[in-house]
Order: sequence, then C-alpha cells, then structure tokens
Amino acid sequence: MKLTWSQVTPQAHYLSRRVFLAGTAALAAAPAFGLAGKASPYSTDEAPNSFDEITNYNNFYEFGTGKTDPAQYAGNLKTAPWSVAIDGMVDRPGSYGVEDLAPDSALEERIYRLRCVEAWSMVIPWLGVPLAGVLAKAGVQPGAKYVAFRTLEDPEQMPGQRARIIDWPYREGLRLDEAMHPLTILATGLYGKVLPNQNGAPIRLVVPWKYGFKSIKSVVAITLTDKQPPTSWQALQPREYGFYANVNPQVDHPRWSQATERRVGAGLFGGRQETLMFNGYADQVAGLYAGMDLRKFY
Ligand SMILES: Nc1nc2c(c(=O)[nH]1)N[C@H]1C(S)=C(S)[C@@H](COP(=O)(O)O)O[C@H]1N2
Ligand SMILES: [Mo]
Repeated sequence: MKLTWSQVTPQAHYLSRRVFLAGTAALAAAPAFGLAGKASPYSTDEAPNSFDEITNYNNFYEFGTGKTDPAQYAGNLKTAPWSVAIDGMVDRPGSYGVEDLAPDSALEERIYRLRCVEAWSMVIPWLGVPLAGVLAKAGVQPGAKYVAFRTLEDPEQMPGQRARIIDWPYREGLRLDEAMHPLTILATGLYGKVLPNQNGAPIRLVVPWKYGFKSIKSVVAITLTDKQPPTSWQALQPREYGFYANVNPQVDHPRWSQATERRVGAGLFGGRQETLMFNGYADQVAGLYAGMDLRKFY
C-alpha cells in the first residue's frame, strides 16, 4: 500500500498560502480541501514537485510558448460545463460529461514522473481514472486499433491559437493497447484539487512512460479508429517527434541528448539525473513493444 501525497507532505506545505492564491475559477469552485483520491500501487514514492512548480512551469501552447504563459493566460478558460465526444469505432458514441467520465468517488491518486521531450522532469500527484474504464463505458468495437485525442479549439479563449505554430487543434494518439494500459489515466485533478487550467483542465491524458507532449490537455474528443491517427508534433517535425514518443535515453532527439534530465526544482546544484528507459516504467510497459525496433518507432 502506497502513501498518498498528503500522507508524505507536511500539512503546512500543502496548505500554504500560495495554494489559495493560485485562484483560477476552477480552484475557487472546488470543494474546500478538494478531492480525495484512493492511493495506488502505480504511484512512485519519489517526492512530488511543489504545487507552485507544477502550476507555474507548463507547456500549453494554446496559451503561449513561454513556461509561465499558461499560468498567466489560462485562468479564463471556461471548464464547466465540459463534455467529451467519444466516437468512431464504439458501441455507444456520444457526448459524455466530465463528471460522468471521472466522478469524484472514482478518483485515484497517481504520483507519476513526467518527462518532457525538452529534457526536464517533474513528479506530479495526479487525480484521475484509468482511461480503460472510460473506453469501456463507450464500448470499444473489435476492429478498433488506435485512440485519437483532440484538444479544444477556441482562439477566443486560447490566445496562443491565434499564432499558427501548430495546426490547431492539438491532436494526439495512442495504440489501443497503450490506451488500455492501467498506467494510462485521464486526470481531472492534482494535489487533491480540481485540475488547474494551466495543467489541462478539466480533463487531460497522462501517459507517464511517454514524453510529455503525448499527455494532451483539455480534451474534447476521443475517437476510436483502425488507422494510426496523425498527431500534432509528428505533423510539425516528423524526424524529431514520433508517434510512439516513448521515453528512451538511448535514442537522442536530433538536436539534443535524451540520456539525462533536469528535475525541476532540484536547484542550481541539483545536477542532472539519468533518464530511465520508459521513464522508469519499463517493468510495466516494455512488453507492449516486444520485438519492435525502438530507433525506428521513436
Ligand atoms: N493541448 C496541449 N496539450 C499539451 C501541450 C500543449 O501545448 N497543448 N503540451 C504538452 C507537453 S510538451 C508537456 S511536457 C505536458 C506538460 O504538462 P504540465 O504542464 O501539466 O506539466 O503537456 C502536454 N500536453
Ligand atoms: Mo513536453
């Protein structure tokens, strides 16, 4: 039995003033001390990054490309009501409310490492539900092989979308077996609170053994398909970003090494740490890629 973050973090730390000052609409609407997640054997016992770090050092290009842009500009995103279209090769296509896909009573805490392709990393105590259960609600048809995900497209609310850096909306995809893997979750919270907008509210994917860009934020559509779906980063720069994007210290990005990473918050003298195969989740996921050439399928 693993401990939840609140069992390993001193009260004074997580109840600190800055948590309350973080003040997005979603946070303000959250129940007093938020959500209780069931602890999970899938959690790491590494120390989580602080709430401050997790919510002020973000990649969310819909709100700008700077690390502090999402914290600065995502506050006005209207995250409720919010529904996710689940369509394609499913028995029960439709529009599903976030509260039905991830009811508070079903939330699990998953303390996961997050490794960005840019070679920094964090440890984040997510709250969420296994994607497998969500897909089961919709009823995956036998011919389905892939799952495609899409983020909201709304330049009015997402000022970063007025720049054509990406062919919006942001898209991602997984093979069906990756999507069904118990480590793969849809997160609706972190640190026992409703997900802050800058982290992908109200619902985002988290796939901890893949580079962070696979963990698509603010999802509005999930489509089951029999063909590998196009993804934003692959479309932008296919030599640099592959469909699989499994964390792999042996396969460098064409412009930098992936052998080591900088843990955000480790400080000037924290040094770099070695990047682990599949971001440290090899025991659980290596079998998904048995026999595949991971240099070819990067
Ligand atoms: N829609 C969308 N999802 C996204 C991104 C983005 O720009 N837009 N950035 C990705 C990248 S590169 C990373 S590292 C993670 C960062 O998640 P975090 O800000 O919650 O740590 O979100 C991913 N999901
Ligand atoms: Mo990233």
